[in-house]
Amino acid sequence: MDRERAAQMRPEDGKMNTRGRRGFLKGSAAAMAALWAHNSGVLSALAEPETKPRPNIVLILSDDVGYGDLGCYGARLPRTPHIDGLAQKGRRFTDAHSDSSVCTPSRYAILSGMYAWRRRDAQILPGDAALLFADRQVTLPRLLQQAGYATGCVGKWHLGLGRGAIDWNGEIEPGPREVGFDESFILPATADRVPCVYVENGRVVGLDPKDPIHVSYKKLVGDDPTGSDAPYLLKMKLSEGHDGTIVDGVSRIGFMSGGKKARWVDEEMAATLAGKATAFIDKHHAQPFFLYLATSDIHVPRMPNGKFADHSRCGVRCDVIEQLDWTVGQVLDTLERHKLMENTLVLFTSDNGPVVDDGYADGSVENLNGHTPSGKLRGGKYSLYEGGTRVPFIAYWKGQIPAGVSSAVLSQTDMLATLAAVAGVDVPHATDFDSQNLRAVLMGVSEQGRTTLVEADAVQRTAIREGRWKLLDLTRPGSATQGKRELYDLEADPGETRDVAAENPAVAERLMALLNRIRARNN
Ligand SMILES: [Ca+2]
Repeated sequence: MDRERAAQMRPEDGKMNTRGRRGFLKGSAAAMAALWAHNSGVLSALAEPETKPRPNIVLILSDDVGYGDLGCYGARLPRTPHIDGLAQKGRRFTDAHSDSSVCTPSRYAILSGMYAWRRRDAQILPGDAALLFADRQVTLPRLLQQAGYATGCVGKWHLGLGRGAIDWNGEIEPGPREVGFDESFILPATADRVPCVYVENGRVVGLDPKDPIHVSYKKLVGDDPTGSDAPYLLKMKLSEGHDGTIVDGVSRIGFMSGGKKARWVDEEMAATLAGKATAFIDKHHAQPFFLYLATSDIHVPRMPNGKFADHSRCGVRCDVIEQLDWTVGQVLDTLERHKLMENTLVLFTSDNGPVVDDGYADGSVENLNGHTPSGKLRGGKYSLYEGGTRVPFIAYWKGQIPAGVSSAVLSQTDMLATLAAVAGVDVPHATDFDSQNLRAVLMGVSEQGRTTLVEADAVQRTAIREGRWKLLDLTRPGSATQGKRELYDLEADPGETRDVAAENPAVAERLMALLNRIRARNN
């Protein structure tokens, strides 16, 4: 009551003050109680700024990091002290999910607050695809931007750019800016896709106009060697695909020519992105800011800096996990230096589950040394099993989120509504979104996560979670033939080893009907 009374008496709010004074003048407990009851909603809303400071938000989205890849999730070999420290001081979630087991849809869901499988076009995109977002679409960064946050996007984008037929030599729009980011420094798609250049605020960085860039995903452009015709030039051999243009000794998906001086150096990418992220914090430390840092680590090609190469105990894949941990450390050090920890919500997660051989013969398979990227879960990247979408998820806000472990179910799709609530921003037509406001769960005051959750795989097949049960519908969208359905009891069998659909037909039917209802919701 003392805190509320203090809020009620704040001099800067005349309306509150009048009410407060009247209450105190009457002096009766009953009158006060009635007043509080009558005005409780208004009073608590107005008290909000004092009791709940509007924090900065740093969302670190790593790439292809599995449920079992970090020390705090049970990994023994890769050393991840910064991420583990975050988990130890903050809240570690054991049943948090990406929207999809592949990255484009997963990222779309975070920024849009919508299940990406509702859109057939929200699948793994080529590097010259059009932007997935519509003009003026409500997005997480736009909501925060409108609330006065400085918004920045650093790292992997992979959500399309332009409206088709991008001219890489001019202004590249629409892009992150039109989605709600004031500033951006991005890889257009992925590190294994052309064009292998950074784009800063809509322009290719370091482009020489005399050496224009051309990109195609359909036919060879220019005369750069490719992985298929000049494999002897590769510093990393292929295991599958990735036989397009060779850039920096690594052949990629797709073809590009030109932009020689603008091409990135893989081994410097982690430091480049960390530098851009920390510069954004330096620039905006005095105002509320939202930083979306989407690391390229630990996606292929795994090309660690010399500081990390051959440094881990489980091959190059673990080298880049340790490099990722260094990046997290850089961000945390910068926040510390500006004394922002008490006023910053730091989130760390991954866009989908792990993969060991993802097209390059980089020794990851041979050197695992017993490391299990999915932990005890079945499947990984691309998969509909838990290893595909159950990902590390850590929330740290010094002094605000109690340290601990939560088994509440949450989805990255919930970030839009949840972070809007953290920032005190209204989501217009909030019920139109798949995103749920799980602020209380994130803040550690509730264990009531989602009651239902839909997971999706690389070809947009979907599964539904409800409590202990998970039903997988293995029918491919658009396919005329119905696929198999599998049911797992995740409480008894978290590794999804035994399909119990035949033993629990009523549960399977009920969940199938529920999944169909959620799919049919016309968002
Ligand atoms: Ca990914």
